Amino acid sequence: MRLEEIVKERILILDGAMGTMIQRYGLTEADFRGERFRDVPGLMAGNNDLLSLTRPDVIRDIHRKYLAAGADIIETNTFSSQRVSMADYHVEDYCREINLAACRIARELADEFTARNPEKPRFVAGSVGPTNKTCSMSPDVNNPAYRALTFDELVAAYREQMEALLEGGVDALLIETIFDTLNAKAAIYAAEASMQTAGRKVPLMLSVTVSDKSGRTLSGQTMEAFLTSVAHADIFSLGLNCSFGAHDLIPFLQILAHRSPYYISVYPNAGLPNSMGEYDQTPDQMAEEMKFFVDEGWVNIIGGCCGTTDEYIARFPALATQGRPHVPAGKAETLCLSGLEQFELTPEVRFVNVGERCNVAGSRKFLRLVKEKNYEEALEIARKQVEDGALVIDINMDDGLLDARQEMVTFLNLLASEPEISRVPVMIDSSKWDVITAGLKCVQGKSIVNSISLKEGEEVFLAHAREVKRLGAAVIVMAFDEKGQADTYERKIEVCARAYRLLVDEVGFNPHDIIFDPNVLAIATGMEEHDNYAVDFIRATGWIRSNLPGAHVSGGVSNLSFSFRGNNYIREAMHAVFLYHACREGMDMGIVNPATSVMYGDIPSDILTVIEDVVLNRRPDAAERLIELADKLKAEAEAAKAGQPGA
Ligand code: THG
Repeated sequence: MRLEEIVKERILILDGAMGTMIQRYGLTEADFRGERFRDVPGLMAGNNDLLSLTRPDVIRDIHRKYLAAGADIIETNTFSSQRVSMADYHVEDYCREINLAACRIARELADEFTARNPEKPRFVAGSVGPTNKTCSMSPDVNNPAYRALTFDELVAAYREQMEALLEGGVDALLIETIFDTLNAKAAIYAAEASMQTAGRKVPLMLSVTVSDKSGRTLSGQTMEAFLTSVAHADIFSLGLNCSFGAHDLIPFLQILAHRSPYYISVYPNAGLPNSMGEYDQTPDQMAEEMKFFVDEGWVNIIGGCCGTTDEYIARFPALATQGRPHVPAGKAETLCLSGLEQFELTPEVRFVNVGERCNVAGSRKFLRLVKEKNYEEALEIARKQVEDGALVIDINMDDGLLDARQEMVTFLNLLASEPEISRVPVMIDSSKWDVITAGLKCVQGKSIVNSISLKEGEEVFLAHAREVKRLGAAVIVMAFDEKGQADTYERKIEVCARAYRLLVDEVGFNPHDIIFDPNVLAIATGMEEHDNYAVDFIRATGWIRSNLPGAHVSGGVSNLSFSFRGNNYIREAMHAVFLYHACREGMDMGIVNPATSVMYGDIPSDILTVIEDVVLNRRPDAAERLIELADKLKAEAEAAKAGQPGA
């Protein structure tokens, strides 16, 4: 029977810690090195994974003890077997061999136990740790944009490890002790690529560790934000390990039990470490705490982490048979995004305002600050937007005189160390694909890609969409195709419908992660063919929302009023009118200036009529009348200013 079937029937037992067990053998530096690594510089003691090559007898013995204690799943001795970590011991070139050796040992033992009792099949999970570096934090306090490890480097290291694990015959991949979601996203990306290369798909297990009682990861995400950040992956189980003892995990496991659509694993430490860093909870005490999870019906897989041995694991089979396996929650049927915190587009939210000001093409000030490399003040623009209520912030570095890709990376890396800003998700805005992918590889949350389109045909569109999905983002699709920008109602719905079918049917995109942008174009420009642009957008919005289930509608609202530059009141009033009508048709997101103060209901009725005539294209002279009104208001404002004492 396969893991996927057994997990529905009973609670499975995972083994305990490898490190705690190895310590008991009192191994020396010479044991770790063996003959083979005698001349490698530095210290080798502590490189537990190398023992699969130098003392396979010890690793075999440990696996045997855990299997004898009743473990259904044993983990390969490969927690640090990728080149990023192994470089610390100067043995990074042996990663493939270490993984293969570890698999061979675990596989042999598991198969031996299965053969002895086919009623209780044993499984091998390939252990994949977080590495000793982090992709989303700077190790240098004086240089917060610096990263010691990039996403691409980490993917390459993980692929080497995972391809060997798959070749070595693991039954599952277990990405564990996750403390940085960006590292985990790189591991997920690598797992998918490795399974493709190996031509073999195995269940993907994730296990996160929380670093304090608030339940945040070390990189600052809440449990809900973490769940959203990895929701693009095809996950078998997701749970918690390490952290603290079982008791202190209760609130976080409860969140998973209520929200997570995957099977749940939990393998905590044997209590909290004492002043010596040792874990002194007894097997009975730990089993008592674990019993709570079982009784609550919150778990599918239980095991142990730091401080646990086979004596602890031996208490679990009796526990497991007393309880019923957890039934996962349903998947969220909404658009979910994340920064450090989760954002969910629930019906109560109604409208997602995306801050437009961190855009070098949309703010002269932001452009100047980035050109001057005055990132501190550039970050203040982002902070101000979040303070003004932006739920997401758009970031665009496309300017002929900037290295857009480098600026995007720098700015996103800097944002990551500003918790007040990075609590919200980002929208990565660029017309250059390499800028978008470089940006996605810097963020631990679930972002929005702005944008993809059918401009360069289906093949490029599909390739981009697949990469967006692998990198775990939602996407804005511009109503653009091979023939150009869709500027009429008919063209807008034709292009969006085609893109929707490709995304949902060919790529397997979650419909809630699709956001259509039917092109907000400038009106009242003096060109008659522009007069119906807003009407066409609004009608297309209604059609998309009723015909493309799950998909959302967004637009760059400030584009609408480009011909009224310099007259902010008129511009903001036009935006308010446009949004009022578009939102009634289902527009639920917009790139806007979050500091705007003009409300639809506050616009004086004479002005409202003139603006509505323009936005809704109600009379042929509407634009002329608005230009007259704008001039009049401007003159009045200037007169008032001139008349002010001291002005
Ligand atoms: N759709 C999508 N993305 C987009 C757009 C869109 N991204 C860019 C743009 N359009 C939306 N963002 C802005 C940002 C600012 C302005 C307009 C659109 C703007 N800025 C002032 C101006 O140009 O007059 C700048 C004033 C200043 O310098 O301070 O209007 O449609 N998917």
